[in-house]
Amino acid sequence: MRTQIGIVGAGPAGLILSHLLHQRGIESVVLEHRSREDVEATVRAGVLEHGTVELLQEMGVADRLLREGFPHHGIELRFGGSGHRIDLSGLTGGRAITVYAQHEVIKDLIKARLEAGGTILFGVDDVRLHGLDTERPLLRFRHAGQANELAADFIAGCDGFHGICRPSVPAGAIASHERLYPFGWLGILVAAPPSSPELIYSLHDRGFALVSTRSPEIQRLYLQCDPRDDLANWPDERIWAELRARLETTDRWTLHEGPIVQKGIIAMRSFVAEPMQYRRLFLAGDAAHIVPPTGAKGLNLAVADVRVLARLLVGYYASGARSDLDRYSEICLRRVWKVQRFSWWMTSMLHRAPDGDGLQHRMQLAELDYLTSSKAASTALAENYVGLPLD
Ligand code: FAS
Ligand code: PHB
Repeated sequence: MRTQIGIVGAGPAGLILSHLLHQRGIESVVLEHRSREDVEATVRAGVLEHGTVELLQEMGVADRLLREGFPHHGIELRFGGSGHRIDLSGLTGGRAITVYAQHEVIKDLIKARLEAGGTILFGVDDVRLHGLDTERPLLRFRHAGQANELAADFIAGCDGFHGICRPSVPAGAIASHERLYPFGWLGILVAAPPSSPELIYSLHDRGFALVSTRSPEIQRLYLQCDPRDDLANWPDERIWAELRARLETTDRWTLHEGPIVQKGIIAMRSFVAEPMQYRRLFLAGDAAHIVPPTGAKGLNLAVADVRVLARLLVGYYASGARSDLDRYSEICLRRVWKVQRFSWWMTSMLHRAPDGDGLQHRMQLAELDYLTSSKAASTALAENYVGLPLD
């Protein structure tokens, strides 16, 4: 086979890139090793930045998001037994976040790609990259029991943190920076009504807790735990006891409980690969960087990357000049590091470090007190949380 852009991975990065390119007359083929059902059922992100929603609207794939998603104009920071609202929209000239599950975005994108005649090969195996430093890089893979070869002008590595593209770059050509956090998140999906109109981020003696949502019937909650812990140690009643304790307020706020329909533990890391390109390979999204989910940035950063990549590829095919395309990594990394800093800051401020002492905890409480009593400080949080303006 032959195409202009060979894309590995049908996550938000790969699918948005493929559709953006299509809308600008550039061909692409997406290779995905999981099945369509699997990809459309993966429970992950839930918060879309203002700019992400605007881009999905521009692409014409936001009808269901606008109908079924929930715009939130504020968040609550909870500590010392009381909640403090951060007025996101008031502090950012009306910008907001939208709560709409990542796998719903994926469903909308796959539907749009296929309706537009796009090619997404699900269930591919053994993807291998060849000739990255030639004019015609190749993707070799197995599909439907057959060996296949896809020739392309460029390859987009949108295959996530554990993908094949980043490791395909010769050793030494990419440097990586990593921090693994000594805590993780236990995430649950619950069949219950919402406990609050907006997200609640809580720092408690016993650790972090987060109240989020998916719909009027399904809620998403997280609590800080040991990332190596076994789910068997977390029977439902223990989860509810911890959430009740960590979210308790002096004004007797009520947590709505219900059957837990899904639970999982995720580790937390900060990771950046530099540069995000090698010859004719461009890395985007989790293939190039991972942020701890406290800032709700992972999905949104993947979108920001491919928005830049699509623009530069359009420029290349229009002019034939590579100069701008060679600045892809430099342009993206400016945003990546700002978002890394914000996600690390939110994570450090809102989690109890296992070896943390009393001084550290009181400093965290003082930071939250300053944040919720200073317009300047809460504006800085708000503008990062709704999403820094896209390049
Ligand atoms: P993805 O990982 O989404 O997609 C990569 C795709 O490539 C996958 O479909 C994979 O199957 C495929 N692939 C991998 N290797 C391949 C190979 N060799 N051949 C072919 N295909 C291959 N972010 C937030 O903003 N908010 C959150 O609440 C949040 N929660 C998260 C919870 C979890 C459990 C995880 C893991 C992440 C979470 N994130 C969250 C971050 C998440 O949203 C990612 O940032 C986002 O999925 C990144 O999108 P992609 O870069 O497209 O990578
Ligand atoms: C989620 O809804 O899954 C979510 C919300 C906010 C975060 C992380 C995850 O910071």
